[in-house]
Amino acid sequence: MSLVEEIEAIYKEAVSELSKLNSEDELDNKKNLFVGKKGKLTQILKTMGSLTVEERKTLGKLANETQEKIDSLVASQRIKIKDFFYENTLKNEFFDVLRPIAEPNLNGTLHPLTQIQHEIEAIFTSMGFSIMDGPEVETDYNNFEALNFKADHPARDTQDTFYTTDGKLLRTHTSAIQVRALRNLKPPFRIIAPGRVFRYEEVDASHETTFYQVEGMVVGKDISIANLIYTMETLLSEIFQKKVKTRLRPGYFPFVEPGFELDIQCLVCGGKGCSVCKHSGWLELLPCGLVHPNVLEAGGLDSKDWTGFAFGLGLDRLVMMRYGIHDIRYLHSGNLRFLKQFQS
Ligand code: FA5
Repeated sequence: MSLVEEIEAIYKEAVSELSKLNSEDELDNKKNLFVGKKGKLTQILKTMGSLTVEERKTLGKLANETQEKIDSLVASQRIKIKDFFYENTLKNEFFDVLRPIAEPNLNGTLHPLTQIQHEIEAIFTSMGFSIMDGPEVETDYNNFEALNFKADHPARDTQDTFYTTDGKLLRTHTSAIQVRALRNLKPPFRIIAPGRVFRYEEVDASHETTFYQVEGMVVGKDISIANLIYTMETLLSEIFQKKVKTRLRPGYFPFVEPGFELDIQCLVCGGKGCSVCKHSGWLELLPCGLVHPNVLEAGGLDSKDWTGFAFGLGLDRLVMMRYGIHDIRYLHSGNLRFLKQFQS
């Protein structure tokens, strides 16, 4: 048989073999028998060395054309296989949209942040606090100025701010509620104000750009640090249902004097150090302090007559500690597998 006849025979065989296949895997394997590296057509081309230049030209052309014909045969067979698969699926599969679900589990669930927020609200209302709400879009005055952050105060840089085009801002902390409370409520009063806050921050395992805080404020006569510490300890032991290790260190916030940072020993790693506590074993959870006289005055009260304490609890970090969540980003991920763990 001449080489030309052999090539024609290979093509005939390819047509008969490939056109009866009905799976893409088989098609790919069989195709390689003809045009792959070790395929029959390639083997023939390897024997062309002994031919004259003229013969090689003719044969090379024929081999190329045959290769193209086999490639297009493979492509059209692939379409046929796919069409067959879809037709078959349509014929044999039936989806009954009205069929009742075997085990209905259509209950939604409250987000862990909301669950803990509700618990905190219950703890504080049982201690005589009322719950206050404030806007997320705030004035510079309520968020900074009235809280003793004067313009150009360096502490403004600790809370990188998103500004709106009409000169307002997204509140960077729930402390923005403090002056609203002082103005609108008649002292003495005790309030908490849970809410969402925003900061232009780099996101990592313990920092989000959007997170939740619970502000607390107590205003009355002769309020002391002892009142503040007692309230904080009651809150934490109620939330964790066990004694947790805390430490109080001086903290600077322009709107409290003195100011403190109440840290909690990291419950994710037990104080050994992990990415959540930045390997320190402690997590900043509850900054607090006695209300600065300038804030009382900005709220229209005489600071000689009135005193108070305030705190700002980071709700996301509290949820993380309570459930041992190692990355804050899970909380806002909308990941159903994560959220289902908190189904009550
Ligand atoms: C404040 O926001 C003050 N307003 C708190 C305060 C209130 C102090 C009343 C004194 C009196 P700070 O920036 O540290 O402080 O944030 C408070 C808490 O919010 C932190 O302890 C932390 O738990 C949480 N927090 C802060 N930044 C982030 C962030 N980027 N992502 C998640 N949680 C955060």
